[in-house]
Amino acid sequence: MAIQWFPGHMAKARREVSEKLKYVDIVFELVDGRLPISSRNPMLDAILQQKPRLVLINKADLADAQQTKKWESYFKQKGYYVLAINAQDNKGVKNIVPKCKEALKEKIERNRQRGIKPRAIRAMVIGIPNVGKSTLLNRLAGKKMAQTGNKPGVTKGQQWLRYGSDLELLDTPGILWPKFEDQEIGKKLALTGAIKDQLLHLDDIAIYGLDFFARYYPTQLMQRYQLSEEDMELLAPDLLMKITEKQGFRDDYNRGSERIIHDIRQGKLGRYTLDRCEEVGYEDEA
Ligand SMILES: Nc1nc2c(ncn2[C@@H]2O[C@H](COP(=O)(O)OP(=O)(O)OP(=O)(O)O)[C@@H](O)[C@H]2O)c(=O)[nH]1
Ligand SMILES: [Mg+2]
Repeated sequence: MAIQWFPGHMAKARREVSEKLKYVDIVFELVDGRLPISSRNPMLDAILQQKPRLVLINKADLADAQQTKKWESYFKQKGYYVLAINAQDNKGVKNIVPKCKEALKEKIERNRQRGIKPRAIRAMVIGIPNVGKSTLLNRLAGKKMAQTGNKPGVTKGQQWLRYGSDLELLDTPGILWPKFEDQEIGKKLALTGAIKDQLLHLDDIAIYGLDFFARYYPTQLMQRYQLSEEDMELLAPDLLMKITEKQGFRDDYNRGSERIIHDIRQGKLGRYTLDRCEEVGYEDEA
């Protein structure tokens, strides 16, 4: 399999993020609600070190709400601040500033005691491609944010976006890649559209998706493709053949695969979360 994790790109991205890090108080780590683990960059912990972090579980509208609750609790237990949001529809976005203030409470208080005038919280958005970084920046900009131009003395050519009087964001998000050399992670990322299809065989991705839905969301799968209980006894490759035929594509399994992948990405099979909280050994007591 020709999936590669480009080390050259990684080193460059890492350098860029590290350089910007010193100008911000907090980092917004954007993850995809359907894959809150697989859509993370494994090197981020080493890059961010002790920098306060707000994990934003984006695309929550597409994810399984029960799983999202568990993942929120998982990230909190790791010591991060966390919010589930839908950047596209601007849901949960207004909670970001209060969360930042909570995260930076001690620093803000310390500055106040020292008589330092309060200033806007500075943040940057980091995430893998397609996770919704630009959408989030646009959402915020559409509300009250405006380009504030260069800030002399902060960094050369760095643009900041202002959100109300409380928050300033670096206008260029940090892009880091997920670790898609792991085959299962690769399939999950391909299924949600985070990496290009060409990196994997379509039928492999479709079969992975069918197997997953048959296991976790069988009713949603049955409804979408009018499958019987008997059909559901089939193994995923046979199910792919069955669905391809039912769609009228005869034996064009590539076309069948494309349709299934498209449907899953578009949420036509309902909401789902590919990374299961139970599988990382975390059981939310709530
Ligand atoms: N359903 C849903 N779609 C979203 C959400 N946020 C972003 N999207 C969609 O996800 C796709 C990618 O969003 P972008 O904002 O371009 O992602 P990005 O992280 O800037 O991607 P790159 O610039 O490629 O790194 C777009 O089609 C958005 O409309 C969300 O909360 N829910
Ligand atoms: Mg973008």
